[in-house]
Amino acid sequence: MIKTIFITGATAGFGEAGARLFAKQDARLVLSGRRTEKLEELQAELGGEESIHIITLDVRRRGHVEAAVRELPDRFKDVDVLINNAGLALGLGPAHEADLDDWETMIDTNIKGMIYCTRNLLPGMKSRNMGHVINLGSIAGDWPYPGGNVYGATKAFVKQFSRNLRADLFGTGIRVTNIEPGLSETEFSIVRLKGDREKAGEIYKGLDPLRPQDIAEIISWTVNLPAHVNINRVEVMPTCQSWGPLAVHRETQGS
Ligand code: NDP
Ligand code: 8X3
Repeated sequence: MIKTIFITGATAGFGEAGARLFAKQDARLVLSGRRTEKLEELQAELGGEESIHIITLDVRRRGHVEAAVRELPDRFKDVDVLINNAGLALGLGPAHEADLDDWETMIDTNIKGMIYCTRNLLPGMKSRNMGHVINLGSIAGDWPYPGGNVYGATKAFVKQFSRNLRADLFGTGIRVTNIEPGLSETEFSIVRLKGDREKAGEIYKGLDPLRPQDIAEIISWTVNLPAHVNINRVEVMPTCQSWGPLAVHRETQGS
């Protein structure tokens, strides 16, 4: 069966890799993101208007998300898989120095954008009694680290929202999966470090991070399993990444 797959944040990283992989599987794709030119390039490269519908969409704009879903052409209306991938981290500073605008942008994108897309596409899935919502969480939603503050908290929201969705959708054929990658080389660090490519490059220097294709393969695996199999959550790190010990400060005041 040809699947219709709606990907948010398809212009880079995991979303773009997913678009490329699903195009090879002859899926019908709805690709969205803010960069129209990149979407047009992908549409031309991956199959043209027949199989790829593109939407310039900022997921933070609730009305635009509603309209984008409402105005899907008939051929692309019955969305089988929603990949809530659009997201970002901004900044790595401690909470007492962080920029509140950055915090709001992360909340608006990673949380609100995800719920707008989900809420608008779920009724169609429910009426067909089939579908799959895949959310891009992160290991940052499980494991705290200095500077993770609001970014990690948005991904903890993704985790619990994914679980609660499963509870609400109990008894339907709709699957929900939360994919939680660790260190992955995409545009993620360039965005987090506000365009400082050199500093971003240093994060991955001398190590072997996850690649966008790795995550695309995992998403594809969860989608292509038989309909009675629901992968709830996948936590994945590159082999070079692991946990550190809990921090103990020996000169903490009051101790
Ligand atoms: P990239 O920066 O490479 O890609 C992010 C994508 O999100 C881009 O296509 C961007 O498109 C889109 N995007 C950002 N803001 C918006 C917005 N307001 N509206 C619509 N689209 C938006 O990052 P990744 O591929 O690495 O990240 C994808 C997801 O995976 C994110 O949710 C991220 O938090 C998560 N993640 C990333 C990890 C990593 O280490 N890379 C690890 C764990 C999770 P455009 O700019 O065109 O709008
Ligand atoms: C991205 C993974 O650990 O850089 O979600 O925050 S991390």
